[in-house]
Amino acid sequence: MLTPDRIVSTTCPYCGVGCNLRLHVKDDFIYSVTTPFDAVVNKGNLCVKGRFGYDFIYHPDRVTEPLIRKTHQRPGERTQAFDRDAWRTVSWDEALDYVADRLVEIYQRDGARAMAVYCCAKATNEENYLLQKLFRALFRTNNVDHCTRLCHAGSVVALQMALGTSAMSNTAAEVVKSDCFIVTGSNTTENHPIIALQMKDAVRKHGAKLIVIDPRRLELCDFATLWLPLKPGTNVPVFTAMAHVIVKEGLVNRAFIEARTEGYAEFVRSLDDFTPEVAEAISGVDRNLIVEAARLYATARNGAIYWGMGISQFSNGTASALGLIHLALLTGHIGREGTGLNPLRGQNNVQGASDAGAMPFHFPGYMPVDDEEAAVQWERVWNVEPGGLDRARGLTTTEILSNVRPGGVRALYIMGENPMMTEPNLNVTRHHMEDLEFLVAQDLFINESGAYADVILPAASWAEKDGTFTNTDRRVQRVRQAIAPRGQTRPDWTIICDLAQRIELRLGRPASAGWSYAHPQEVMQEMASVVEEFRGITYERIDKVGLQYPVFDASHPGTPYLFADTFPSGRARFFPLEYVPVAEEADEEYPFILTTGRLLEHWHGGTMTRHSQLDALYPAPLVEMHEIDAARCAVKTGDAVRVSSRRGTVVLRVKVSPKATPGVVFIPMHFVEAAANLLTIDALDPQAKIPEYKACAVNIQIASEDDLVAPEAVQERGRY
Ligand SMILES: Nc1nc2c(c(=O)[nH]1)N[C@H]1C(S)=C(S)[C@@H](COP(=O)(O)OP(=O)(O)OC[C@H]3O[C@@H](n4cnc5c(=O)[nH]c(N)nc54)[C@H](O)[C@@H]3O)O[C@H]1N2
Ligand SMILES: Nc1nc2c(c(=O)[nH]1)N[C@H]1C(S)=C(S)[C@@H](COP(=O)(O)OP(=O)(O)OC[C@H]3O[C@@H](n4cnc5c(=O)[nH]c(N)nc54)[C@H](O)[C@@H]3O)O[C@H]1N2
Ligand code: SF4
Ligand SMILES: [Mo]
Repeated sequence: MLTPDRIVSTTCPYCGVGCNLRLHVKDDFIYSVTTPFDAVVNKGNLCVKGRFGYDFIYHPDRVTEPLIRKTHQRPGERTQAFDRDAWRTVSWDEALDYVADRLVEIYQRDGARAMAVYCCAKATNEENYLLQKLFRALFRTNNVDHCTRLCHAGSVVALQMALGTSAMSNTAAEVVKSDCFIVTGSNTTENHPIIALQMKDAVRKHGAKLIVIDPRRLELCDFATLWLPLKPGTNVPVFTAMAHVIVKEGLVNRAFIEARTEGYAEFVRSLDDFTPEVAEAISGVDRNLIVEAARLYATARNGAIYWGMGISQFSNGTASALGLIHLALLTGHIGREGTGLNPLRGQNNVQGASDAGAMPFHFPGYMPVDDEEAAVQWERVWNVEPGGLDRARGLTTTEILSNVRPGGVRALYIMGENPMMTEPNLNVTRHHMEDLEFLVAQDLFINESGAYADVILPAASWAEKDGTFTNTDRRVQRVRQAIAPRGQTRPDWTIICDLAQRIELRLGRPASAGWSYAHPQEVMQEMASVVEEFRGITYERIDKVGLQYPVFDASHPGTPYLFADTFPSGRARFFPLEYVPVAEEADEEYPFILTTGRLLEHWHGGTMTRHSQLDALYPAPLVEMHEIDAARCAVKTGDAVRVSSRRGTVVLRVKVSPKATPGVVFIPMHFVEAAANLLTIDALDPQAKIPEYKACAVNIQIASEDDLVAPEAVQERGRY
C-alpha cells in the first residue's frame, strides 16, 4: 500500500449530488479517490465518475499555457482550430493585455450591448460571482448567463411564479422519509446515482411507493409501483389529469389550500378539459394508471416529487413544471420532511452559479436587476457610481448567440462551457460562433467552442484550487486544492481579478481595491455582506460539513427543508394551464421522435470524461431503439445507421434497448462524432427560453461502416 503524502477532502466536480471526495496525493499526484462512511451527502458511496473520473487533469491534451490564435479572425470567417500549430504560446501578461485591449476596444466602440459572458456551473461560487461582477461593474451589461438556461430554466421560472423561489425545497436524503414519491423526467440512476441509491433504499428498506413517469423504461422502473410511459412532451395533460382526479375524488388538502395558496377556484375550473381520458388520448398513458398514480400520491402521508430534464427541456417546460407544483399544492405535500418539490440540479455548481448572479435577470442572491434598491446596494459594494449599473434585463444564453451580429453582441467570454456541443441546432449555432468579433475561452481544454476562440486562457481544475460548490440540496461545501496547478494554469478567480484590474486601467476608471482578494474566502464574505441567505456562511463553519442555505447568521444551523410556515411569495399560486404540443411531431418523412440525454459514464460535451479512463467504459455513440422500431428499419444491434432531422445528420451504431419505447429513439449528447445537437430543434419555451432538447422528429436509414467517423477525424476536418 502506498502511503499518501496527504489526503485532501473536497467535493466532486461532476454532478449536483455533491459527494465528498478524499483525494490521496503522493508526490503531487492524485493516485486514488475514496470517501468516508460518515460523509453527510453520500455516506461512503461514490459513482464511477467520482471514483475514477478525475484523471482528465493529467491528460496530455490539457491546455497548460495561454494561447493566442496566429491568424486574425474576422467576423464571418472564424474557423475551428484544434491543432496546436494554429496557436501561439504566450505569457499570461501578453494574453491578459490582449484580452483587455480587445474587450475594451469593442466596449468603447459599441457599448454594453456588444458584450456578453457565459459563466460556468463547473467553477466555484466565488469565481462565478467575480465573473458576473466583472461584466456588470466594468462593462455595465447584464448579458450574463450560463448553462442553467439549457437545464432547469423551465423549473426555475415555474417555481418563481408559483412560490417566489426556485431551489430544491428538501434534502435529497429525506426520500427515505417519504411514503410515496414521484420521479419524473429524471434518469436518476445514471445522472444522480447516489440519490438513486437513496431512492432504492426508500423503496426496499422503508416501504415507500415509487411512481415513475417517463417515456423510457428506466432502471428505477424495477423499483416502482407504477410506471407511466408517456409520449415525449405530454407532461401537462398527464399531470393536470392527475390534478383532475385529486380534486374530483376529494383527495385535496383543504386546510393547506385555504391557508397557504391562491388561485384555487379558477384552477379547478380549468381542470374540466383535462380528464384522464383526454390525457390518455394525448399521452398514450392508460387512464387507469393516471387515476392510480393520483390516488397513491394524494393519499400518502408524506409525498415527494423529484424531477429532471424530461420536465424542463421542452417548449412547454414552464407549464410542465407548474403541472407538478400544482400536485404538491393540492395535497400539501410540501414544507415537511420527506415531502417537497425537488428539481434535481445537474452540474456540481449550477445551483451556486445561479445563486452567485450568473444570470441575466438577477444580481447575486436573486435580487432583480430591475429593482432599484438592489442595484443601489451592488453599486455600493462594487465601487460603481450611482445609476451606473444596467437596470435592464440582459440576454439569456440562447439569445446571446442568436444576437451575434453588427449592432448586437460582438464579444463573448466563455468560462468553462461548450455551446458548440451543448446548444441545440448546431448547424445554426456554428454561424453565430463564426460571426463573433472576439471570443475568449477560459477552460481546461480546447473544446469544440474554444476551437473558435481568439484566446485560450488555461484554467486550473477543481483539484488545483480553493473555493466552494453548492449542491442540489443547497449545501455550500468546500473545494480544496490538492495539487499544484498543471503548467501555467491558474485558478479562474485569479485570472478574472487580474483581467479586471487591466480593464479598469484601460477604461480610465480609478483602480479600485475591488479586485484584490487574498483568498476566495474574502469573495464569499463580499457576497454574503449583501445576500442575507449566505450571511452565516464562513469557510470556518463549513470546514468539515457544508451548510444548507439559507443561513441567516453566524449561529443559524442552515435549512434542510424550506416552506415550513410560509412561501417567499406569501401564498403559493395555482396557474390554469393550457396544453401546447411540442414544436415538431413525427410524420411520414420523419417518423421517429428523438429524445436526447445522458449516460452514467459521460459528461455533456465529453470534454472531461472523454479525456478520462471513463471513455473506455462507453467509447462510442449508440442510438437506442425499441426492437419493433429496429425491425421496422431492418437493423439490429451494432449496425450503422444515419439518423437525420430537418436540421442535420449523424451516423452511429444501433443498440436495441429494453429501455426504449416504440416510436422514441434516444441519442446521448456526449459524442462529437455523432453530436446529438446537430439534430435537435431550437424551439424555445417562451417564458424560460429553454430549448426543446427532448423531442424532435427524425428518420433512420441504414448506413455503411465507412460513414462512421472517429472523433479525431472530426477534429481534423474541423467540422461536424
Ligand atoms: N453521468 C452524467 N450525469 C449527469 C450529467 C451528465 O452529463 N452525465 N449531467 C448533469 C446535468 S447538468 C443534469 S441537468 C442532470 C440531468 O439529469 P436527467 O434529468 O436525469 O437527464 P436526462 O438524461 O436528460 O434525462 C431526462 C429524462 O427525461 C425523460 N423524458 C424525456 N421526455 C420526457 C417527457 O416528455 N416527460 C417526462 N416526464 N420525461 C421525459 C428521459 O427519458 C430521461 O429519463 O444530470 C446531471 N448528471
Ligand atoms: N441535446 C441535448 N443538449 C443538452 C442537454 C440535453 O439534455 N440534450 N442538456 C443541457 C444541459 S442540462 C446542460 S447543463 C448543458 C451543459 O452544457 P455545458 O456547460 O456547455 O457543457 P459541459 O460539457 O459541462 O462544459 C463544461 C466545460 O467546463 C470546463 N471546465 C471544467 N472545470 C472547469 C473549471 O474549473 N474552470 C473552467 N474555466 N472550466 C472548467 C470543461 O472542460 C468543459 O469544457 O448542456 C445542455 N445541452
Ligand atoms: S453521484 Fe455525482 S457527485 Fe457523487 S460521485 Fe457521482 S458524479 Fe460525483
Ligand atoms: Mo444541466
